[in-house]
Amino acid sequence: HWLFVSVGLCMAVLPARAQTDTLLAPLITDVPYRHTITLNGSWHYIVDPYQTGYIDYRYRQTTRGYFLNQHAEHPDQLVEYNFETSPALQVPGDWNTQDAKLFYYEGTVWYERDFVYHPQSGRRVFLYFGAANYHAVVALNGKIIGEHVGGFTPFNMEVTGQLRNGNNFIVVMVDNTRHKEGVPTNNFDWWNYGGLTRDVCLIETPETFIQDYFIHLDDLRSRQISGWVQLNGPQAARASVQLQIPEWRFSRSFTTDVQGRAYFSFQAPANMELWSPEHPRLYRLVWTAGNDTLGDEVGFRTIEVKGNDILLNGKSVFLRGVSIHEEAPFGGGRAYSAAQDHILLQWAKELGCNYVRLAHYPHNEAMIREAEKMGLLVWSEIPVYWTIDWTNPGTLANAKQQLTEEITRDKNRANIIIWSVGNETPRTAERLKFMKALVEQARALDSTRLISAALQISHVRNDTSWLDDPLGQYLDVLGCNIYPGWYGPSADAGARFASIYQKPLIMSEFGAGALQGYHGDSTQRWTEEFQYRVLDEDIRLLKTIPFLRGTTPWILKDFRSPKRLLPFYQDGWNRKGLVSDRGVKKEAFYLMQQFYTDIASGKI
Ligand code: GCB
Repeated sequence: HWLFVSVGLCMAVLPARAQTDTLLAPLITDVPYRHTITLNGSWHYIVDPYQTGYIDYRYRQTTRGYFLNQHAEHPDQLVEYNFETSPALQVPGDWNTQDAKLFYYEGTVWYERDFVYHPQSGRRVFLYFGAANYHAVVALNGKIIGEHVGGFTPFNMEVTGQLRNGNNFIVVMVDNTRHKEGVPTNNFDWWNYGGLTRDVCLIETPETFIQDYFIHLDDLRSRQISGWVQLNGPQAARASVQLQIPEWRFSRSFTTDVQGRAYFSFQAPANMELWSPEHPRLYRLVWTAGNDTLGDEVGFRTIEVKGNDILLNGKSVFLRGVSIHEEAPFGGGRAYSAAQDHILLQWAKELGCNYVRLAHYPHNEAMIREAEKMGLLVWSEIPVYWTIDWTNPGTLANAKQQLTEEITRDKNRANIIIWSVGNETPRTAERLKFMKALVEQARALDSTRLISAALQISHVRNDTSWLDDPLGQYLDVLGCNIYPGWYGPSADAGARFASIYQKPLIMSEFGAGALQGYHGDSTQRWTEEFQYRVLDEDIRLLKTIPFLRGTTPWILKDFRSPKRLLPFYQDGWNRKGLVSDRGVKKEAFYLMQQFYTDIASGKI
């Protein structure tokens, strides 16, 4: 009962603290292949630190909300805002790097844009947001139509019948205030870029359309492919859906159940080429249902764990990776475009990677698709980071929601092999319960991938670092972050690493900070020599771990963090990049590159 009351209060009195989606339609996937009308571009914005446009002086939702996008129609009318005469921001994009006044800003910003639309009968329309950080309330033509909480996953609302023929407007309230109960919580080591950070568009569909599908290769030997396809609309039940894979001359029809879903399985032809980093083969597929068609490009591969090995297509693989934040390659700001993503991933390729850890939250869809084309395996993570509010049911609900949205969007990407449920969470009973629930959720949604989390060692005894986190029992692959020589004593020649589990390990973080171009002795912090030495010692330790199956040093590129305040050396940047914020490679880049060359050539 108490819970009910408190959640109720949240919604009615403190709308900005809602923790889960409201009024949203089921998520539409495969958006790049749909019929869309972009709403990217220039949006008017109003900075509203007191949420005047949302909450009145009695702390109720105001009747003069900025959603109304009012204009004074008579000279005596009081309207204390005006989108039309307010400045503009580019969408997609964070606000911090577009307006110097907003660099450190955390709070509410209102976005508004006009657009012309001509509804057609028999067409449904959805308003889709790639992401909005952190809390978004969306209104169309003056009426609130949906709300979303979580900064890195997509959401959509149906707007069929709510669009006018001709001029329409959308107003979005975006609030990036950090909260103790948020996911992530108040405290995290990256920039809290606010705004409509990813693409916004209208998706047009027929009355009954293909909303989502899941396809995967189950078994190498039998070549069994299975999955499901989900229709949405009045004709969704007991309908026929056709799948074609033209390169196989494959065409098969399936019939949906009363829920509009059809489950299928079939055998792939003997000449099927598997997706792998060396051969990132994608096949075009086409779904047809009634008068809807939907394309995509998909790869087929298997991923499993056997003893200490990670098997990709039945063969043991070593994951030569690097951790990446979703930050633009030159100068920072949120990355959102395939062009930016490509540059980051190209650096990873130069490093010798076959794998990337996309830290610490789901990256934009173009990033995953670009990596898939380039032959880079992916670890994808949700922002369950450090010490979040483990006992708060709203926090768990929101973490599950973000995990669901991530898996829903990306489950057909062959390159994603690992869902990570969190990073450096404390070894407490409450957290174990919370994380177990996330692991179960991930498995229920997708049984075809491995589950991991970035853990930490619990203690060092006789030069041996021990990984014995109880969360390890629920994971397929262990992740571990270590920082000898940076946050703790150096790993000397006798250092060893041990785990209580018989499972493959990915060293998900290790490294040190250096200001690119700053040189000196290898014992002098912030020099490239210091970073090089620490990484060299790390590599020596890594080579002694028999169950090590992957490494992702921290991190590809220097990234902005308000926690990194040391003048001159940091100036607001975490300097653990192998590449500087301006895209210049540090000495340590080449050391890591040599390590990966040696692994790839079988020398190690
Ligand atoms: C960590 C965190 C990462 C930080 C990094 C650091 O362990 O997982 O988010 O940025 O250390 O630089 O301290």
